[in-house]
Amino acid sequence: MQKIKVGVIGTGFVGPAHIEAVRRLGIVEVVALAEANQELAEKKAAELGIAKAYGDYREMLADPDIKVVHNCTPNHLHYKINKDIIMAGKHVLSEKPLAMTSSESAELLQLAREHKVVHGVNFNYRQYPLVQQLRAMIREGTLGTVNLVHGSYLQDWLLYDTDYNWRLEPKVGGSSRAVADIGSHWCDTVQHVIGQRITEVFADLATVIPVRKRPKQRVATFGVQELQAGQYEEVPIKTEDYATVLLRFSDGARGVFTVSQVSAGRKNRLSFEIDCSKSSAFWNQEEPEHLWIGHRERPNEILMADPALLLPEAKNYIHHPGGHNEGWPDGLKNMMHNFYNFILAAKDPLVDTPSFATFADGHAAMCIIEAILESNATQRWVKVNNNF
Ligand code: NAI
Ligand code: SOE
Repeated sequence: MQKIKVGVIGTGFVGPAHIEAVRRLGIVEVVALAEANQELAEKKAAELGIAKAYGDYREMLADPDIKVVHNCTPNHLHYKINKDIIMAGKHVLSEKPLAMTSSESAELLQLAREHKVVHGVNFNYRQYPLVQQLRAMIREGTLGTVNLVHGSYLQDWLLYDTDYNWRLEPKVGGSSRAVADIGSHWCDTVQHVIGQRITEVFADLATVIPVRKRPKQRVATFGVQELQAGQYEEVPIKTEDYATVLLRFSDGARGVFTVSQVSAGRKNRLSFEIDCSKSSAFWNQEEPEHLWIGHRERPNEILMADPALLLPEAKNYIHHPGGHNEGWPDGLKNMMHNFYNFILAAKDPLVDTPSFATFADGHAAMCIIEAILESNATQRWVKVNNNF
């Protein structure tokens, strides 16, 4: 069988993770990458073992052999590059957030539908075995009706004023930072698990570190640096380090989440608890192989990820026997598996329901982000305005 030929745009932190994940599928060949300039593209292509290197992604899009393109660039480039990928007639897998505004994301969704390309957004936290297990349990009614959803997404990589990244800058990262960067994952994951949409929000946002030391040299995502005088300039920060958001869901569930990128000791802690009419459940991305299930009249349980213990809907998401732990790269592989098998099966994105997040989900996330920003600015409940 001929492998599907793929190009990847942007190979900083997450681009190489996409490349590794698709290589593990065996049905995909990454034939080209594009970077910000030719020199960097060639360096990255040599490091990653990729044949073709482009300093301008538009040249890569002209290659008729490439059928799928991954967009792993910083946020401000998502809209333009996604649009160009669609217009080139290629299937597109974009990083989140899908665009900078909901009008851009609505246009991308519309265009992807018109051009009948398969469109995915890398909301990868859906793709863990125990997240799928919990979703299946909720669909079966094992836990009862969903009443409450609460949790957080906490990180510490921006804790000090010497920590810096393009995500802090509204022009590159967007008007929202912590909410768009990690809150978008939390919202997507819990909506997927409980099968309800977030319809109204009430938000409180804060910039805990209002001035940061921006290094003169580019600093990598998650990079740590010790700066000497003269190596940085002090810049005011306008994007939020922290947010707490009250939620109302489409079928009546209530909830709340906190996001923070300044919580010492929390590395990538996306966690949520779902309290239902019979039982509760709790999952935490930093310990993804455990699902806590809480009861009132019998002892609580910890379900450990093991193919023999999971419901049929979750079994395809686990690849090793229990105790052979799977984590972030494996969730990403599951994402790629679902995306590429949708393409291989020649499924119709207008008719078939994909088992991965699409541009519709990416657009929904943009609408939630905008409602959260408006709520914080006006200090009132705001309805999520999603017309799609
Ligand atoms: P990064 O800064 O590490 O990498 C971005 C890369 O894009 C850099 O190598 C940069 O040179 C390249 N680039 C910039 N302009 C370009 C252009 N015009 N053409 C081609 N390449 C260009 O950023 P990181 O952390 O990899 O994030 C990229 C995106 O992925 C962000 O939107 C972020 O939100 C998302 N992300 C998602 C993750 C997930 O778990 N779903 C994990 C990490 C990032
Ligand atoms: C940084 O906060 C980051 O890399 C996000 O951009 C990703 O989306 C998240 O999955 C991990 O953290």
